[in-house]
Amino acid sequence: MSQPELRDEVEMLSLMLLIRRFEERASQQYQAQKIGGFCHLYIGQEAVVIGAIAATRHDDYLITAYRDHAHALGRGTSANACMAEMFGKATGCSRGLGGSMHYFDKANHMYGGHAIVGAHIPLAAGMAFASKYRGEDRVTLCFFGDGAINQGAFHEAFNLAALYKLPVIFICENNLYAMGTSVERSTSLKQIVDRAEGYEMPGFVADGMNFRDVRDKLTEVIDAIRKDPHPAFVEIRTYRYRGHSMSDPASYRTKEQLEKYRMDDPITRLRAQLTREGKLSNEQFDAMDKAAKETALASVKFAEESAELPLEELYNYTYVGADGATLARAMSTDAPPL
Ligand SMILES: Cc1ncc(C[n+]2csc(CCOP(=O)(O)OP(=O)(O)O)c2C)c(N)n1
Ligand SMILES: [Mg+2]
Repeated sequence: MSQPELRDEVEMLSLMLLIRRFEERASQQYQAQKIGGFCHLYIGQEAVVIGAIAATRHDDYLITAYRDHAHALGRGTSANACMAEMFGKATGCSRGLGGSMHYFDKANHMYGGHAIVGAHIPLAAGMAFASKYRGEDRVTLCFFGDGAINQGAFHEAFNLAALYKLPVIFICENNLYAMGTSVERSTSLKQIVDRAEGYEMPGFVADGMNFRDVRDKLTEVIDAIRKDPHPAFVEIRTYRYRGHSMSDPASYRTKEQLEKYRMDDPITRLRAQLTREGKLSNEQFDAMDKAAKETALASVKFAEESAELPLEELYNYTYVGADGATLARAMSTDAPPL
């Protein structure tokens, strides 16, 4: 392997560590009631998003569901802006108006953070349509869970993406459960990837606990799409170590199942691969881990010290223009009914 590729793998490992340490801190802050609303952790799934990011260009579009911390951090949104968003602070990546499930970062081509299951899949088709229409060779990466594949929006988007040959990769993060419902209980197919056949779309499976497998499969898919625009479907098999959200004790699955996946941890695996190949020392790994922990801790301090969004900004950026006048008037008890 050449030197630049080697550096990249170590850098990707450090991003996976940052995601893990950031979310461990977020979990602690949630329990301390510093974070309101919902909070879904990606711990265990890090190689999915980082493998995909390693295979793509920074200007490729990315869109995802509500389990979105890793997608933003992987794309380059700062830990400070991510933590502050959960704290509802003005310095957050969505000005504190979105919270954990609605991270946005246009500069890093990260278009959300969407809480309605499956609703962003047609948006991804639209983004891919726009890049094809403009003659750009950008690819859209659209992540969603196994719970989204039976939604109408999924099928509508797949049909149009195939019909118009849109440059989009639909990535199903199959972590075996949608809240407490297992894939076997919700889906008629034995293999999720077979959904692609109904739309004559190429379908691929990748091992989401293995960074290199995800990166290599996606590299192949992306190369083909850049040469000749078309959609593709990739089922990435993975597992979340934590419950669906912070309030889920995950009693619907066994300790043995959880242990099996924890033994196959994506960070431990990539570390072992690099160490075995003489590309990473224990000292280097420890230094990277220490830096990730420090960044996560510093993000909590930053979020705590950041100012709240002024109250008059509350109605902005939703249904009306930046001044928020229309909705603010409608919300006022003094205002005549609209
Ligand atoms: C249209 C819609 N129906 C129901 C819900 C409630 N809900 C929130 S998350 C979720 C499960 C989705 O699971 P999956 O797509 O597998 O993603 P994961 O949480 O495993 O990442 C459900 C049903 C919702 N947000 N949107
Ligand atoms: Mg799922």
